[in-house]
Amino acid sequence: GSHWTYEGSHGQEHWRDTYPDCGWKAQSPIDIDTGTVQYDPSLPPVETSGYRNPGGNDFTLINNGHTVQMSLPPSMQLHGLPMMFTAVQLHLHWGRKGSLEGSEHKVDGRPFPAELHVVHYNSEKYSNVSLAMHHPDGLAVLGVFLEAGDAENPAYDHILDLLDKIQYAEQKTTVAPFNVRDLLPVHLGHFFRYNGSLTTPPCFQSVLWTVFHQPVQLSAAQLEKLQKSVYSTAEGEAHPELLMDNFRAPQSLNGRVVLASFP
Ligand code: BO1
Ligand code: ZN
Repeated sequence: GSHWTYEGSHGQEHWRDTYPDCGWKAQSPIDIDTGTVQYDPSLPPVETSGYRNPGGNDFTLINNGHTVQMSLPPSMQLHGLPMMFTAVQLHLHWGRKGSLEGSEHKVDGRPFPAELHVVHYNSEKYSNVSLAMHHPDGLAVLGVFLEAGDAENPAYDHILDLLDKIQYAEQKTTVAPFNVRDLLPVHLGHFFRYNGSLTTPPCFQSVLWTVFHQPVQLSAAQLEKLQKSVYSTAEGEAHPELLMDNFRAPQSLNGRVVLASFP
């Protein structure tokens, strides 16, 4: 199994010892400084297809010890990028109860309590994600900030209601098909765009990032459910550890330019 963690002797400062790419110069996440992003009026809007009708098959939801991840069918695709991308999986990053932190990306130094990632690969150029992830134009990840609001967000309950079934690492369950588009912000036209990496080992610099400007709201109870339901440890381990604070610190831009689709 993978050995890396977020804190401690195998924590993020040590990732590069085992995974050299984690020490390279175009890493993710980043703190997006809205004062220095470059407005690009020619950026086409991001469009999803097949998100509403993800086929008849159930999704698989797994606690892999690092995150909670749901498999996605190849009928879900992303348009508006330089090439067509096909969905593979989505997963979440979050903090701990009572903390303002949890997201990987930040905006003007401000964290959000959680962040959704929808991972796609360049299916015009590569035949599968394992191949694509080794190439700079291989992956496209959508990043969605999650924040606390007044109302419950029913789309997220499709995932959150199942967390009790995958409390421990390596546990899986099935999710009935639902409209994955509803996990995304209403407005897909306002986003930040930059070239970066996987935010976990192996940290390959293969990701065209789209981070939406508009956050999605979950109720405080829903956020708390995410923060308190799943363990990074396997069932029966002597010292159960809650899975939380699974976010990487912001990485240096090293001269990269972040584009904005809006003025
Ligand atoms: S993230 O979206 O930047 N947090 C991210 C981080 C790690 C991966 C994906 C997205 N890992 C890769 C695995 C591959 C797997 C692929 C798609 O995800 O290294 O083995 O095929 O699930
Ligand atoms: Zn992620």
